[in-house]
Amino acid sequence: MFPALLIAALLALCLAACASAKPSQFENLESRLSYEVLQTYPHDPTAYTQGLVWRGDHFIEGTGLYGESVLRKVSLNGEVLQNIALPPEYFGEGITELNGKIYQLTWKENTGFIYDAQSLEKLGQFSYPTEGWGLTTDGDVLILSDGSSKLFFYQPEPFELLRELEVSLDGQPVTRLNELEWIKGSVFANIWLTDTIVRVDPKDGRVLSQIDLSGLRPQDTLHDSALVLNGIAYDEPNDKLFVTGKKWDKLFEIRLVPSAEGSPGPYPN
Ligand SMILES: [Ca+2]
Repeated sequence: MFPALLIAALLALCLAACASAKPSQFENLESRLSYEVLQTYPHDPTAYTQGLVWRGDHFIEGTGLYGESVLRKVSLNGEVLQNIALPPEYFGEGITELNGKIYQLTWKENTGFIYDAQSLEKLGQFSYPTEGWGLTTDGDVLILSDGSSKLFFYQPEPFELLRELEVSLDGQPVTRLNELEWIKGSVFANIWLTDTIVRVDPKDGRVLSQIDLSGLRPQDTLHDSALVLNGIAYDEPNDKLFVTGKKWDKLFEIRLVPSAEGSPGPYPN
């Protein structure tokens, strides 16, 4: 009996170790990537998505447009769990969570808002000189985009600019950087007006991967060039990647796959 028990215990240990050692889908990514849809979820088709993060069992989503901007908690199935409206003179932009607080940018108002991540109670605000587009964090600092080819790294408290980074592809600046997500040491950035996400090296700004997500955009948004892909959220413990877009009626869990051999790069498109 004893050897059998021992073997069973060793097997169980091995299974646990093997499960935890499962490699992330974000390791060893190629320079040209496409996607596979794993799950499709409902998304509020009135939500002009500007920021998206996953918080363990729900999303926090920030939306834009004057008079329509909100910060909200949303379940995986699209149910709005809590909703905070911004004053009508603010156009909401990117959001991220750091140290139990949600940070939310505004477009041209040079103002960001800070909320308690649990209650969404407003705790304060901060200001910055540029436009506000996308926002993410490496767990230490805030990383902001302003629609240009630059990323701005800010210390959160006190709010202070640490450095700027030019994002480039083959030596050319990559402009219109929008919604952001920090995933496994890289910055993933939506490119406004495209179906492309770029993966950026936060040290030198080089684009490491171009991800072509064309085909995801719902048919009923094609009439308006602004209603593009915007919104990347990463569920790190489960290694899941979620994307959606402005006024899209769907949110997708996708997996990145190498592009077909010989396919053209998606950027610029
Ligand atoms: Ca995000």
